[in-house]
Amino acid sequence: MWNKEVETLPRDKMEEIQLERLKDTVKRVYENVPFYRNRLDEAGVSPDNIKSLDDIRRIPFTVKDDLRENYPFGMFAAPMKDIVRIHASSGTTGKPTTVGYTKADLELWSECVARIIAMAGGTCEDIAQIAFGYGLFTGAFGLHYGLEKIGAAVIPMSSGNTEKQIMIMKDYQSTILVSTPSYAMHMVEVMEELGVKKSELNLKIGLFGAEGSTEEMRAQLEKRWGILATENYGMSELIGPGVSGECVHKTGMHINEDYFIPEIIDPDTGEVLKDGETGELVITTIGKQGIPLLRYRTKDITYLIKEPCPCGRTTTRMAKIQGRSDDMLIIRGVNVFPSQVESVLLGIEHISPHYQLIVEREGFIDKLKVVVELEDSSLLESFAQLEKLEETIKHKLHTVLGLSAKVELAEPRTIERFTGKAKRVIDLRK
Ligand code: DLL
Repeated sequence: MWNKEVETLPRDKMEEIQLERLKDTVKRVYENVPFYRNRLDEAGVSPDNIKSLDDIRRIPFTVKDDLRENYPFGMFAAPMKDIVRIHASSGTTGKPTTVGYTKADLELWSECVARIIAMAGGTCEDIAQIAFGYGLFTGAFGLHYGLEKIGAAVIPMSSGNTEKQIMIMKDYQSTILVSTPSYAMHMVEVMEELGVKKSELNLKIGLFGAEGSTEEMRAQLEKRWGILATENYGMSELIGPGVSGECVHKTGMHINEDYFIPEIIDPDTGEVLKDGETGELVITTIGKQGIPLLRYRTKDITYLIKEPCPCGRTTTRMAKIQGRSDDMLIIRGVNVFPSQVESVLLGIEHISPHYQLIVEREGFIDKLKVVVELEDSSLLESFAQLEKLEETIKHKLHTVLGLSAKVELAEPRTIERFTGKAKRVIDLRK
């Protein structure tokens, strides 16, 4: 363990730390961020009112629009002279969500990420290839500093140039790959096409994150690369990567609870749900100085796990993200998460793990089309086989989604590949 003392704290001790840091954070934002002072005044909460962890429920939620309205630096709780780094979210529309780090924040960030790497089995012996894009995105820098902190040798490849990634991986004998799961899938495909065998590599651990993926996807990544594929979670607004990560037992992602207080709420009513119930993850940051956030609504759907983990860590875990409340599709009244489609497709033979969901409206009726890529072109010669495959996919999708979808089979290698976060849903209704 990277920080055994903290990661195995008894619950009461962890809560003591959380309460103390929560009080400090509320005071800090009340004094330094006009937005929070107004919000808290409106809600009738002053920093002195926070006497127990339950008092967190008196604090109003913070949402992404609050950051947008205070763009770019209005939510910062530290003066600009103390900010040493600026990152921004990968938002595709409008202005990016901007975050700032003090020196102490960078230290805290490295600590959080180092714990996550160590959890997955990473050590100073490792050679880690970072295939996240360096830039405003937090993924590459976050992992970079965490890996350096544990003493691993970092290869800052950045994303893209996939053939070169494979060459470097083979020549330098990289042992850790850092990327999105979808890019890791694309990379292994290129590796196979180049005729490079996994036995020529020395890859052992995948540290995958920044987007969702299913257990079926993990199983394929583990098999094709011959690695242990672990997942970690984070968000620019909260810090970047380093909020939570899986240990080798893969029983959910251990949350760095001494810096992040998790809650699960009903996304419609805002009511706090009980442990084990599925809803929207809300996080309060309790260590950061640059831009601390109170009860930030992540829109990510998950549940919390408090049962002990065989690794001995006592921190609360969060289950795999099922999807984002804003990427849940409502088709003819039925809720569909892209992850459900992925888990169906990856269980079917002869198709590749690349797919696209296209939602259209014909008249007043929503139609879902799933474009699925064939693994190799041999199937194209048999109409009967193609038809059978299409039927199988349709049937399985119907069973899982409770909705009929049109299935389109695409030729091998025709669906777009991604080197960062995959974009698999095209909603033409908007
Ligand atoms: O993606 C931070 C990060 C970088 C995490 C590298 C892990 C590794 P953003 O670009 O702000 O930050 O995107 C945050 O990505 O709200 C989730 O919807 C999604 N996300 C991140 N990790 C996971 C994961 C980074 N393990 C948004 N599973 C979040 C599912 C994830 N979704």
